[in-house]
Amino acid sequence: MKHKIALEMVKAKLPEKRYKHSKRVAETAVKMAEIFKGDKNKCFLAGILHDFSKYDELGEMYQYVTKYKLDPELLSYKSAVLHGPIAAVKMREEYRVEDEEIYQAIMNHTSGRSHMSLNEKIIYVADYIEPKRSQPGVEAIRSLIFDDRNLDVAVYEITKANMQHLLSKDQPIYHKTLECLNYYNMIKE
Ligand code: DGI
Ligand code: FE
Ligand code: FE
Repeated sequence: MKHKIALEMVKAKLPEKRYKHSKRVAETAVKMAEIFKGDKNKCFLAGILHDFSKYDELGEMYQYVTKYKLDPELLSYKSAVLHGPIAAVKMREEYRVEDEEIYQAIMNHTSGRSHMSLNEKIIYVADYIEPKRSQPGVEAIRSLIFDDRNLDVAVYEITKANMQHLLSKDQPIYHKTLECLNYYNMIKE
């Protein structure tokens, strides 16, 4: 898919704020691709497209879970986690975005998972550190990326912060989120 088409598609579908966030994630991901020798084209596209289904109707999302045999466990997590997998299957099945790495990067951008590919990790981190994000601790993660250049530690710290936040609010933890935490805990450094 051409970048211009992707930008137009997302601009037409999402509210202005979410469109701008998507653009910042794409730009941050491209910057990271330069540092970590990732694929700038894949990073831009996955960044622009990652939140495509953020505001899809829940009923429609449920139909896609059945139709494309996605993990039924996802239904318990509503749009918070589902919007990644739904955007990924829509891009593959309806928009002919056939690249497996872009598919996985969009699919897993909220939960992460173990054994992520380079470009998949870049999207996971770029979503968390794009310039308008201001959650506590984000500056330390930016420094891990742009100063220390340690992608795996950044993935670990983001997953840990996410999980601490979810637990503090008594939210259930999706298995991929937990697997991501454990995997990057063990391989970091
Ligand atoms: O779509 P964004 O706002 O840009 O960011 P995101 O796709 O990372 O969405 C994060 C949301 O996903 C946030 O509300 C927390 C939620 N989430 C991620 N992992 C889990 C989770 N929610 C639950 N309950 N369990 C998880 O394991
Ligand atoms: Fe998202
Ligand atoms: Fe996002």
